[in-house]
Amino acid sequence: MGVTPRLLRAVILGAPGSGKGTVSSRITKNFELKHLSSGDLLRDNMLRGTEIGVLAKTFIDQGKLIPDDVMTRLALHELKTLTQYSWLLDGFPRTLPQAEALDRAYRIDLVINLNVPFEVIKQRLTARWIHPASGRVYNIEFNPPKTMGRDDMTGEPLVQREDDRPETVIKRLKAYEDQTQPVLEYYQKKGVLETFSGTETNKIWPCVYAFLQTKVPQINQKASVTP
Ligand code: G5P
Ligand code: MG
Repeated sequence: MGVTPRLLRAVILGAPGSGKGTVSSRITKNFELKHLSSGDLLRDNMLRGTEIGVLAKTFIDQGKLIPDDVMTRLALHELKTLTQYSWLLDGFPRTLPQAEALDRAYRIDLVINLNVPFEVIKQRLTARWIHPASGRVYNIEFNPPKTMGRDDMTGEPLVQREDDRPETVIKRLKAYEDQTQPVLEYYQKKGVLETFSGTETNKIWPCVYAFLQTKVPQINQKASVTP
């Protein structure tokens, strides 16, 4: 009988626009991990007009964080559906109370931190387009869709995120500095934080890939480095 590999509990942190979504999709292409993005979860609720979605919109449009109790309940509820999988959390936790609540429910094995200068981020976000139904992310310069304004897989129209307006981006970066930086220190103290610094995802990605290969041999690899 084979030994069942231990499930991996991972988090990816980084400022808005640092490339969490882009790197996460490369990770899930290469490793057997489920990706859960708190932003995608909230946007899905907004699209469906749920109670949480209506509440979330008032915060997101102002570049503010959703209250901890609402966000924690939503994320932990979603994680219950993934108990038999290894997972990668993107965008949660974003505050110390969220990190502590997550710790009470799961032991986090590793935290990937993307450290990208704010000036680089501001430029990126104004060029971002997304496919709301799937969460697929494009960038006019970096990874343009095959047909301008259309999703590669479905051909459906792409949209810009309301919170990518320049004035909202500045507020989001400020919220990140005030509320998420302490989460980095929290994981640093626990000895699970690994920081990757740079200005280009294509240069950061091979380092993340190499790190995951050495640190987490227990996860099944699907293929060699796929961007
Ligand atoms: P989100 O959705 O979690 P953010 O603000 O954390 O949003 P975001 O904006 O989704 O993060 P990202 O995922 O880090 O950014 O970055 P990305 O989408 O991969 O890349 C950004 C752009 O740059 C894309 O267009 C990509 O193609 C491009 N790009 C990537 N690499 C490169 C490169 O090397 N070069 C170039 N030129 N371009 C590149 O959260 C949204 C809101 O939801 C609420 C908050 O209000 C938040 O503001 N929220 C929460 N509130 C409370 N608690 C939580 N836990 C919450 N989670 C979400
Ligand atoms: Mg994202």
